[in-house]
Amino acid sequence: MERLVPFGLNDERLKAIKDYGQAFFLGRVLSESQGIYKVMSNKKELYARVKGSLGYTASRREDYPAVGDWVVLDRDDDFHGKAVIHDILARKSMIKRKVAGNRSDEQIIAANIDIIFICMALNNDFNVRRLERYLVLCWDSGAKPVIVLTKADLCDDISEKLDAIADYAYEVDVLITSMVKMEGLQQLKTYTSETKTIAFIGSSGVGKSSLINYMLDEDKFKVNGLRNDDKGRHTTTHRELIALPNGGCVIDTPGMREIQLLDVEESVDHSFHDIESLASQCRFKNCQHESEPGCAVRQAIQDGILSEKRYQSYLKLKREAVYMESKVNKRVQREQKKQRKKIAKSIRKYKY
Ligand SMILES: Nc1nc2c(ncn2[C@@H]2O[C@H](COP(=O)(O)OP(=O)(O)O)[C@@H](O)[C@H]2O)c(=O)[nH]1
Ligand SMILES: [Mg+2]
Ligand SMILES: [Zn+2]
Repeated sequence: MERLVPFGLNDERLKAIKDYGQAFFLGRVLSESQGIYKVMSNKKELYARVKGSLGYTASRREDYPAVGDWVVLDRDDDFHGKAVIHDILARKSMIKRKVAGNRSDEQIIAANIDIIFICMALNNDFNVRRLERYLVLCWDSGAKPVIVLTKADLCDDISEKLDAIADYAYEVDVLITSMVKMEGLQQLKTYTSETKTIAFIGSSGVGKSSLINYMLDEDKFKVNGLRNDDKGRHTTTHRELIALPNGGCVIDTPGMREIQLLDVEESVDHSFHDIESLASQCRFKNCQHESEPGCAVRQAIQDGILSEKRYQSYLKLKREAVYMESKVNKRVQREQKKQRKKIAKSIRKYKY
């Protein structure tokens, strides 16, 4: 099971695979491309596909393996053809994206992520609203968020920026890093000590790959110093889980280009749980927190317990959640229309 250790193998997973019997092997999905999964087994990296009947019964996208999934394989090498994924072990966390109005169309971007490093640069990339969205996504996934503020060398008002996110700092760790000054980097490593799985999310260009390269290859990096182009460096394939030399594994941006496609109103509630719990104390159940009597939310603002600013960003995120959902639905409808046209065309071709 050696090869699976840095990927977070533990007693629970060993026991789970034992329960399947001698004929089955444990693996972890490293990446996926067009239905072919790259999987780490106890022995080696191999290619696998899902069992025919799994594909057949998988009515929901959730039923298919995703990057980070622990899977049950019929073999631990692929010398005699692709291995077959028979089952998926219960997930500890899921980064999901909703692609339509109902639960059945949720897409899993990555599974079993322990920690999400939300990376945001301290220069002009810094944006509290975006940070909130990322936090919502993390809380919804079940993974633990850590805020990583990068490029500290390009910022001369760090304390102001920390003030702007102070509302979150009480429940989320905040790290400040600089690859130029080589600061805050040891702190990153404290999170990998227990062979955790870490995903890096954040806008392009904020320094995610630089941090990952550093974690992968500290010594080499120290010797070479910072380069301005990362080309030719570690070819960290997009959405691929990679083991760190000292335990743990990382995934560079698990394919969430469209991170703004946050749906779930309930996760808005989670990230603003203080406001939600206030709202539950309003006299009227359907209180809009405007001018209703006995409104606990407005009272809290008046009493200075809740900042008006935080309440406004809560409202904004809630509105956005609704807006995003309708946007996503439209996109899905467009896709379906395209599919129908394609099918109609192929039928015509067949006829004549
Ligand atoms: N000034 C400064 N530049 C950095 C820092 N970290 C990364 N960069 C540079 O920012 C650019 C984008 O970094 P990259 O790691 O590719 O970002 P990614 O798109 O988030 O993966 C590169 O030119 C890096 O050299 C930092 O701490 N300070
Ligand atoms: Mg990158
Ligand atoms: Zn109210």
